Amino acid sequence: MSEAGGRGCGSPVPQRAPWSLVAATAAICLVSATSVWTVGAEPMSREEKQKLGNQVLEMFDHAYGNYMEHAYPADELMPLTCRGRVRGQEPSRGDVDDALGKFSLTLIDSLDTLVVLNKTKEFEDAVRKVLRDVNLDNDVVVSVFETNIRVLGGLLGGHSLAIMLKEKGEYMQWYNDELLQMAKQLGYKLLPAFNTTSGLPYPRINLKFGIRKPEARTGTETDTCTACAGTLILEFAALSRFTGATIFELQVRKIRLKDYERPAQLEYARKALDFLWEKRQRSSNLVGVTINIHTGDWVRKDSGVGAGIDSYYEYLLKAYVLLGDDSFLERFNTHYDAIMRYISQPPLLLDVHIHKPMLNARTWMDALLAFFPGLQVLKGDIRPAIETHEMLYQVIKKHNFLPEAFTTDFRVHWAQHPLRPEFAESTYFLYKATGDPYYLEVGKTLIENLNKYARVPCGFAAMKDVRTGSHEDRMDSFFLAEMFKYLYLLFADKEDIIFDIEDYIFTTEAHLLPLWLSTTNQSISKKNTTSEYTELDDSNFDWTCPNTQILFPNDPLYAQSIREPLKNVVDKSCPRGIIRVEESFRSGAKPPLRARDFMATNPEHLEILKKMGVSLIHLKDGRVQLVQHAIQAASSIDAEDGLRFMQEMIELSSQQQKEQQLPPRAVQIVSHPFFGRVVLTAGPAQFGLDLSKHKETRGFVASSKPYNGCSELTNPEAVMGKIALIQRGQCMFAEKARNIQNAGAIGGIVIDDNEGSSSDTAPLFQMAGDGKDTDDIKIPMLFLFSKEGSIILDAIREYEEVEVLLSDKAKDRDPEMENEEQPSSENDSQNQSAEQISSSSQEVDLVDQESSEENSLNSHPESLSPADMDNAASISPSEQTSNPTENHETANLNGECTDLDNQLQEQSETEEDSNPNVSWGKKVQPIDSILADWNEDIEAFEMMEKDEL
Ligand code: DMJ
Repeated sequence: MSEAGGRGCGSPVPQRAPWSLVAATAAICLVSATSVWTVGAEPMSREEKQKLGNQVLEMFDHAYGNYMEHAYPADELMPLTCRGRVRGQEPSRGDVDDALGKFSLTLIDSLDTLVVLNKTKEFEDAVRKVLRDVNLDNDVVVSVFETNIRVLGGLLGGHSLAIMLKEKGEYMQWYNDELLQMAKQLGYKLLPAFNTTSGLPYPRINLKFGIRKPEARTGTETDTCTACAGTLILEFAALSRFTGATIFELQVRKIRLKDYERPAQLEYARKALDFLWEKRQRSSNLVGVTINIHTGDWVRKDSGVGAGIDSYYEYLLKAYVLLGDDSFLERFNTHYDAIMRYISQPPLLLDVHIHKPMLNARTWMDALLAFFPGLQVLKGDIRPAIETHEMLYQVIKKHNFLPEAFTTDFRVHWAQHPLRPEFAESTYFLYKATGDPYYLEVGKTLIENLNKYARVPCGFAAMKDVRTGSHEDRMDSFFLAEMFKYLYLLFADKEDIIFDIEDYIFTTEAHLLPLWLSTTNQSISKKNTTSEYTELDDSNFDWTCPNTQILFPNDPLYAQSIREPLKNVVDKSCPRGIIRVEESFRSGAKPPLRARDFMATNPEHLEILKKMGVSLIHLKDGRVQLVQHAIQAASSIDAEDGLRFMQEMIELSSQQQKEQQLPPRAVQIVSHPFFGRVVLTAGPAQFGLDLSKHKETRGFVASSKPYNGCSELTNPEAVMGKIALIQRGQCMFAEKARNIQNAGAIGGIVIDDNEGSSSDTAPLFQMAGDGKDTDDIKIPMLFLFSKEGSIILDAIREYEEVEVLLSDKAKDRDPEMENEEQPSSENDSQNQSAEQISSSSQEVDLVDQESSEENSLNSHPESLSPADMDNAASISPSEQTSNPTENHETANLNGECTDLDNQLQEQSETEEDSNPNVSWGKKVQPIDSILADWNEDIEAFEMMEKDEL
């Protein structure tokens, strides 16, 4: 056995040709489905795989076709209103809009997908469009990270496959590196972002004016995320090696524009990576989520493998693959070791504090970490990859999609799902590694769920809430760049793809860069694609570590045997993060006080609180407030317990409020031509039929007269047996409900009278009662913001008869309708309908991630009060909290409804801690700031202990 084969898994791969890791994966592919799988999951026939592959092609056509028809040249398609998303013309969504640079983002991100999916003619056409239409010099502030991975990566992926096709001699014969020239132009535009003393890039740049100029409107940022600064090297290196312009790999200090073409001494992207590496926390070898680009201080000291850090790790390993520089592999392995030691709690991956890595930073996981099993395959660590993937799959089976965040006991934490591809990516790589047809079945489920729940007449819509099945008017470009690529490749055999996919490495956006770049001399200014191709010899990689040729043929049930013990992990779950803390206590030692057990009247508990540096303050309104001053704790261990206790208390409080809050509801349009494909998020009512306990209500809609529903209806015959539409305003919600009920309506939808309001920009809205007994109201009532409401109103104008379903969760489409409207029959009427609706209706979506997070913190607003002068977090025990329903009702006397967040804000400005019944409005310290405070405390302790900081 060679040296490599003799090493244990997880030990550094010895130096060899730079593509060895990719080739290791390629070797894994060689032993996959065909030769190995004999028992276990049923093998999938070639016909079935082809059928699924064709389904993926059809779905891509639906997404891409609608983008090109209804949105292009806009950056993205808005699939509910069937139009393009043009930045500045839609309400701002915050950071997420920084991906949009008015450069036809989706088209560029889709380029290499077209070739992978064997749509060469369309590719040729798309490249011509990019060259003709795309302007990279717009006065728009964009994210450096997103522009790099999606646009620069997209252009480079397009170029890589354009030269491959040209070499084959049939397509792209006219191509003369034009995409590469655009990539180079864009590369130059990103360079000023690196003009910081640390070498970490600014997070944003103005495409036209750069950073410094006053017109740039950017350059004042101080922080960036680790992934944002550490996910550049593949694209920059590829650009450098394709063009010979070493500037993208190399850097000069105080660079001037005219110097760009000159070889330089230090490396841009590399310097950013070097800096991050230097700043790792030395005792844990972990990095934080955000860093100050000027001082290099960690701003957020929590650490995981998901949001904010993910592709930093990915690019270390892939930079080794592409550049062959051992230092990247060593760094990756050091971090990987730390990840497996602290963050990996199989099958979970839980964020920890970089200074105290045994301390979990949260009890939930985000969806972005779903890429990690795929990276573990590349690393060659298959077992934990199988475990985490299995856990994620069970979460998906429970909610149809992976929610943006979910708790350690697998409840939804953030309910949206923007059609992220990470899980499909890991599924593909695991299939390649194991050949286990189980992963094909997983892929099949992903396809079914996308068609069933996300497909709308004009594309695929992101899920606003996986629990209700409601949609968001959003189809991100990564859906086309990644999702279809990985799904298609999952079912494709070698002969289904017109080139050898294993000659390429995937960037984080799944763009393809050829592995021959690894052997390209940087000084060669241009690759001669016909004569300098370096063939990869797979036989060199028989002994990479670990070698799956040894692993799997001996045990074809290997993957299944790892999954088996986890098969009920989600259904029979318990909060792992908390168990871990308990386990970590020395045997015999008294377990620390848990937030859930705490009683403010128990003297023993009060004593423990004191030891932990937590003081209890009795407020005038009868509530108690907890404040922790770590330096007042009896010892550093007690202080740490105190931090954990406070964190648990916040989470407990947040969870309790979530449970007390009514979840959103769904209004699903089921009549022609929607057939259940359009699902609008609706606010619930605290009165009337509870849709979570009863069967959904289905009926045609009719406008009530008067439209505000504030008096006896003058058109009872029109609303009898129907779902009445009523406008918000003039009277209480309950009064409207009674009036439509008396007229014979079977349900009601209240539409907001604030024109332009949307769940995009407003938090979830609950309709409260009128402070009296509302038991007489028997029909279900739901609330729609104006933009969502206008989708229904427009549909009535267009089709007259509009039937809807009011429910707690969108239902599968009517099977009869399904037969009429197969997903594959993308007919004109669908497009037409969506288009017609788009003429006057706008975005449709729900509470966004930020507001969800805020709600969860606000869940016991009466239990949170502003941080005191020592920056300590404060919270009151849950037993002291008041009933939010009462709060709603109290508020309801002043207005007709309960807008939790507005109420919170207003009250926080006007009220002191005086009225326990109206305590929703206590000013709430944002979670980030609380975490930051805790981190300060931890640091103070560590200073005292003279620990390294
Ligand atoms: C993609 O844009 C990239 O994969 C990125 O690294 C993070 N995730 C998004 C899609 O979810």
